[in-house]
Amino acid sequence: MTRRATVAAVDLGAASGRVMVAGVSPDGVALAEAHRFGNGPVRLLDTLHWDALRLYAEVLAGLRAAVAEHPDLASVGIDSWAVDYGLLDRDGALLGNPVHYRDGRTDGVMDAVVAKLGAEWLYATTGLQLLPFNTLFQLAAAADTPAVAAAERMLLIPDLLSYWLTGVAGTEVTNASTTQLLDVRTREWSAELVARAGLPARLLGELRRPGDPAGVVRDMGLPVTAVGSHDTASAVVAVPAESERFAYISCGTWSLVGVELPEPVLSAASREANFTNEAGVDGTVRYLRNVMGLWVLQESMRAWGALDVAKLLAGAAREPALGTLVDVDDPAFLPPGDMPGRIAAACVASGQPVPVSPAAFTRCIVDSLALAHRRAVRQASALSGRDVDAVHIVGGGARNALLCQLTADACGLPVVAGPVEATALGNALVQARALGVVHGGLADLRALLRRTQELRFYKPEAGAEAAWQAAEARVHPSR
Ligand code: LFR
Repeated sequence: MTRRATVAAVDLGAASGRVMVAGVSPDGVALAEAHRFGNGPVRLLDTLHWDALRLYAEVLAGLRAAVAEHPDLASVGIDSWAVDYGLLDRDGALLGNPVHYRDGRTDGVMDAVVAKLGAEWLYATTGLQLLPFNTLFQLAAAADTPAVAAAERMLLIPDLLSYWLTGVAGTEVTNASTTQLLDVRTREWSAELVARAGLPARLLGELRRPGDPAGVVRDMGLPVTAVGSHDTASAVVAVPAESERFAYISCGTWSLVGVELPEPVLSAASREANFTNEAGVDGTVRYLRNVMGLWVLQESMRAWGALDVAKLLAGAAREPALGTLVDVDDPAFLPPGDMPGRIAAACVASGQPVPVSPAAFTRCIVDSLALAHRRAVRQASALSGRDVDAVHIVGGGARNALLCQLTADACGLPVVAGPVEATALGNALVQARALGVVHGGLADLRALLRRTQELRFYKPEAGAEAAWQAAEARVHPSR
């Protein structure tokens, strides 16, 4: 007997948010957009914020539109980027507007906290890569503020929105794993770490797992279901892999590059390579590294003003290959600001000619990103011992044919591109499974996507390896 359910997936990205409606049955998933809206940083005096109340209003508007069109809507799940949070006081009121992870308040904080706790101990406890914006470091930066003193609870962005919709507070575990406050083995808060970091343990509430019920949207009677509320966790659910031997690149503002494992990798080599063991759906480990991603292009385009991305990429495809290369993972590229200027400075510092046009800059960015994909895929495989015979690119980057082909060439592996809306699909499938419409593990959910989602296939160009090897040696001469 085929059952069907209609669910809503709220997916908030750093540049835009959307409310998607998914019709799910054992035969597949059909996705439609109910509402899309812009998102982005708002600078208030010296601090970069998210506009949390606007996000809430847009999500609500999207859900109203979805319910109006689909009165049978059975559930909603919410995911967003990781690490950022709101603080609530004892009455549940928001204490200050959430701060954007690209804000400079954490400058220097990571080094101080790591020096105090010890890099080895921190990795053994949390399994997390060191990124300056991990919640641990954001909270350490804010530790002496009146907001933290008054706070009773910290809620990550999807949990904050869920709380505002339902009045029920909870913390979903895949996103909690990105805070660097969770114990990588038990998947519970690490009381010892919280104490040693000098943070108030009261901020960290009860954890939820994907699939758990998470309240009901007030006035709408719409149940909320916890999903992989870290967008990357939901995206990895929707990687349409056929076997276990795959690497994924969840490719959008960031490229999250890695493999899926049953157990964390906590070796010294893994720590030194700054690989992370984030919590995936169904107890899996997302063993990956953050590569700076299409952010470098997006932020360059912001500096150039209105340019058509398709034309820019077509121009880039005509530029010479592997001409100018930069290390996209240089922390200098993390904050917002003049990106072409920073790329030009990196070219000058490494004795390369500065690109002369937006198309030439774009080629430099896409080549450099493909090279970083190569490095991360190879390291993920070597450090985990997982053989990889295909690379799946999911998310918006799956639309970028130049990047997909260059990633195939750089990795020397076939690339399967799609689905573009992996995050919303992973979000919807976890809800549908909780509703009993689809069954099984991640392999079953992935098989269902393979039946219905449009995928594109890129073969690595024969004989390309020597050129990419030489390119790697140029960007990382010592490795
Ligand atoms: C991707 C993502 C990454 C996380 C970064 C910052 O959208 O969630 O996984 O490292 O945003 O939160």
